[in-house]
Order: sequence, then structure tokens, then C-alpha cells
Amino acid sequence: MDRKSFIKNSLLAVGGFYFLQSNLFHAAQPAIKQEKNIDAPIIIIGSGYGGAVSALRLCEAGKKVVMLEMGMNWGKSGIPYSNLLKPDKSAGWLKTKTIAPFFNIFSLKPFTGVLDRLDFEHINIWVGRGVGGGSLVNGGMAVTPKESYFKEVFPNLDSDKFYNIYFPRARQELKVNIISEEFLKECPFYKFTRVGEEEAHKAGFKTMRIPNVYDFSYMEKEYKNEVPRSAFNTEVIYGNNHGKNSLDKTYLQKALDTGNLEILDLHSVDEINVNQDKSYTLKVHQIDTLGKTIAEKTFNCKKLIVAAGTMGTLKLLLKSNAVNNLPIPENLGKNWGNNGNFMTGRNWVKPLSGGTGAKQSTIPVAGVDNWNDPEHPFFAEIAPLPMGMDVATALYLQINRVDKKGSVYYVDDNLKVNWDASNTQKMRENADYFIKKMNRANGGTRAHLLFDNGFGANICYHPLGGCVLGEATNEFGKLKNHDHLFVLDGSLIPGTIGVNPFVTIVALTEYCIENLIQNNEFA
Ligand code: FAE
Repeated sequence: MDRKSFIKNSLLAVGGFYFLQSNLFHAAQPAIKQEKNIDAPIIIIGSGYGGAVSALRLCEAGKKVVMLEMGMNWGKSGIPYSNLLKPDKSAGWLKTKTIAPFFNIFSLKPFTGVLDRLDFEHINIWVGRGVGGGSLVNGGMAVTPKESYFKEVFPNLDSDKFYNIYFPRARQELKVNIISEEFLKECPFYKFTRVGEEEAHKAGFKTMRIPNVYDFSYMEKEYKNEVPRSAFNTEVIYGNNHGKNSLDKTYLQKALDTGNLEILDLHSVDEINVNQDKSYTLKVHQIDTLGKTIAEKTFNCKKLIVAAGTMGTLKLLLKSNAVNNLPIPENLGKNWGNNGNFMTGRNWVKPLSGGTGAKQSTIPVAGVDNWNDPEHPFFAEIAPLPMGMDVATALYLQINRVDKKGSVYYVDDNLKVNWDASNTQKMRENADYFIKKMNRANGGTRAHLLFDNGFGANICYHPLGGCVLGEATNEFGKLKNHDHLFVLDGSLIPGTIGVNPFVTIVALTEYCIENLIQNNEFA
């Protein structure tokens, strides 16, 4: 047999085997549907804060919008969320075990659940999956950044406009409210907050009240058992069945009410292509709730908003550049950070006087504000640890400056993060200072029971940056090298904003989309 006929015969043999195999395979599996050339004038990828705000303002302006979201439409599905003490399949994105920051002792059935964790070498990043994005799983803390820091982070933005127009607009649309001091004083579910504040004051720190999107009038009714419990039933990072004004109840509901928005859930965008006429074609796969592909689709649009959250947006743009040569600016992926997230805690907190409380609300309402200390500037959320029993432990999510930024890149079919212990060194020093000062004044030890060495340096809830406003985009979020592609989400913020970020993401998107619409970018 000569070489040519060997290759031919081998290919036939392999082909025959493949044919037989794939026929058997197809007999057992439902066929994957192919749908090509679905046209939509404007597509938004992602239904978190950036996507939801963009959708509402475009729909109000009379534009038809299609939104593609890889997670489920929880409201429509009728599937309830589960709580921290009894997690079920809805708690994790296609995982076999729970993925909370600690105590992952629960097995899960793989399902397109609401919380996902992206694991990198030195950092684990949590994100929300579903119609509403991060708003479904987050603690609802609605914090406006300090104006001086906002100016430092965004020197080119008109901060007066932000503090007079866009931040108030964001807070109003998100239904931000504040717990009543009377209720806080008497409610046993907030002992952890009262102890946290008392101890902080004794150690010489200032504290601040933190607004939230959880409806505190609902919470007061929960307390009296007049309505089903959610915050008082350990519901939060696996979703809240009641009480929380997540985006599906605010921005997205308003956008749907215009009749101009169509949301396609369980639709994951894989790649973006730009066409010669400057329109976009998206490769998308639709999955079932087990994560199996049930349809492969191609969408075409004239205008594209990428709002897949910092990590989702960076992955889509960097991957599309690697596989399709999608033009991207040189600095895409740069100026990225963890918003200074650093988790820490203390064990043996008031063990003789009931500790931090057996029953705890999942909704944080207070923080330690040490931002103006020139040596150790930080903000620390006094976080709940609702374990169903008193564990005499205080938990803090510290937010620090990000002195050394990281970057995100795409290599060998994978997203990678350039980030190691050197990026969190100063945050560790701040945590050490804070915990030592608290323990000296109040007793207690560093929380070795929660984290290695008492420090959770690798825990990140707030990935930000990589597609920074005015650097990788123009002044209103249009990606450089593009005429009709806009990025509107947390990736616009250069790695740090000094407080929990969603109010800023909403305000920035309100600002960008208002200007983009006024400039006829969606005409
Ligand atoms: P995000 O809300 O993440 O939405 C992006 C959406 O895009 C998601 O629904 C994704 O499923 C979807 N998506 C991604 N890739 C694709 C794709 N290829 N195809 C289709 N869809 C895709 O983005 N922030 C606060 O301000 N206060 C808090 O109390 C707070 N607590 C938090 C607690 C936890 C556990 C976590 C994880 C986060 C918390 N955050 C908090 C952060 C906040 O939720 C986050 O900054 C925002 O959700 C980010 O908003 P984006 O619009 O950037």
C-alpha cells in the first residue's frame, strides 16, 4: 500500500468508525438544534447591573433590545433558592459541592445554580448567574463611594454631576433604604452588628451605617413572623426568596414593562465576530438546566453591548480576539483589581456573653470606616456568619486601596489572572493591624478556624477593571477600535472604588447610556 492510499484507507476506516459511533450517539441524545442568523437590532450580553440599566434606558427610548443571559430566569422557573444551612442544587453553577468561602461540606447535584466561583491560582472570584446577575447573590450593600476617592479613581469625570444626578438616580431605581436604629437596637438577629460596632468603638475605630436594597420594612415583618422569612432564614449568597430588591424586581422589570425587551436565559455567548459592514455576529449556545447544549445559534446585530460582568466581559473580548481576531485595544485586561477585597475575622469573640448571636440576619448594615487613616486606610463590612448556632466569631470583608494592580489575559483556551501575594501585601498589613487592635481592646484571636492563618487573601467578590473607562473605551464606554460595540459593567472601574461597587456600576452606566443615546449611537 503506498502512502496516499494508506491515508485514504485509514481515513475511511476512522470515518466509518466515527459514523457508527456518532449514529449510536445521536440515537441516544436529542439532536442539537442549529439556528442561524437570528437578527436583532441591539443585543446586550449579560443581565447584571450594567446590562439591566442599559436595557431600561434603551427600551424607554423606544429601542427593541434582546438580552442574552447564560444563567436561568429564576422568577419564571418557579424554582426556589436555597439557604446557607440547607443548600440544594440551585446553590451552585454546575458544581458537585457547595462553593461558599468556607465550610463546603454539602454535596450538590449539578444544575445551572445561581452562584459560581472562578478559580485562579492566587484568587477565587465569586459571581452570580441568572437574570439579575450579581444582584441575585450579593449582600445588597448599596454604598456610594467617598467623593474624594471617586475623584481620585475617575479624575476626568465631573463628580458634581455624579453626586447630584447619577448616584441619587441609581439609589432611587435600586430602592436603597436604611434599617431603623430602633429595630437594629432590639432585634436579636443583629447582635453581631451591635457587638461589632461596640468592639470597634472600644478599639478606637469609627463605624458607619450601611444602606441596602433589602426592604427593611419587609424585614421588620419577618421578625414578627407576618411574612415568610428570608434574611432571617439564612438566605443570601444562594439567592433570596423574599425581601431583596434584586434587579429582576427593579431595572429589569421596568424594562420588560415597556414591551421592548426580550430576555433569553440559558443562552451563553461564546464568541464575537465583527463583520465587514461593522455589524456583529455572535456564536451562542443554549443549554438545559444540566448544562447540556440543546441548540447552537448565530445572532446578528448592528449594535452590541457587552455587560457580562468584569470576568465575563474580559473573557469574551480576549477570547474573540484570540480565535477570531476581534480588534481590541492594547490595554484590554490591564488595570484590573480585586477592589481591595480581603476577608478576615476573629474567633473567641465574647464567648461568655452569648458571642455574636446564634441567629443572624444575612444582611449587613454596618462597617468600620478607617479610610482616612493615611497609614492603614480601609473600610470593613461587619459581616454576618449565620451558622444556626453561636460560633463566637466576627467576620469582616475588608475593602482596601489597590496599590498594585493586576491584569487578565487569555492563553491556551483559558482566562488567566496575573495576581499573586505581592498584590495583596498591603491589604494583609491592614488586616493584621485591624485584627490586632480589635483583639487588644476586646480579646479574641485571629480567625484561624475560618481561614489559613486567619486571612482570606484569595476571596474576591468585587473583580473590577480591565476595560477601563477612557482607557480601553472612549469617555462613554464605546470600545476603542469599534464603532458599534459598547462595554457597560464593572470592567469600566479601574480595579478599585473603595466601597462595595454596584451603586457605582449603576451610576456609571446611567451616565454612559444617557450620553450614548443623546449622541445617537443607537439610532
Ligand atoms: P454581573 O452582575 O456579574 O452580571 C453579569 C451577567 O452576565 C451575569 O448574569 C452572567 O451570568 C452573565 N454572563 C457572563 N458571561 C456571559 C456570557 N458569555 N453569555 C451570556 N451571559 C453571560 O456584572 N456589591 C455590592 O455593591 N454590594 C454587596 O453587598 C455585594 N455583595 C456581593 C456578594 C457576593 C457573594 C458577590 C459574588 C458579589 C457581591 N457584590 C456586591 C458585587 C456585585 O454583585 C458585582 O460587583 C456586580 O454584580 C457586578 O455587576 P456587573 O454588571 O459588572
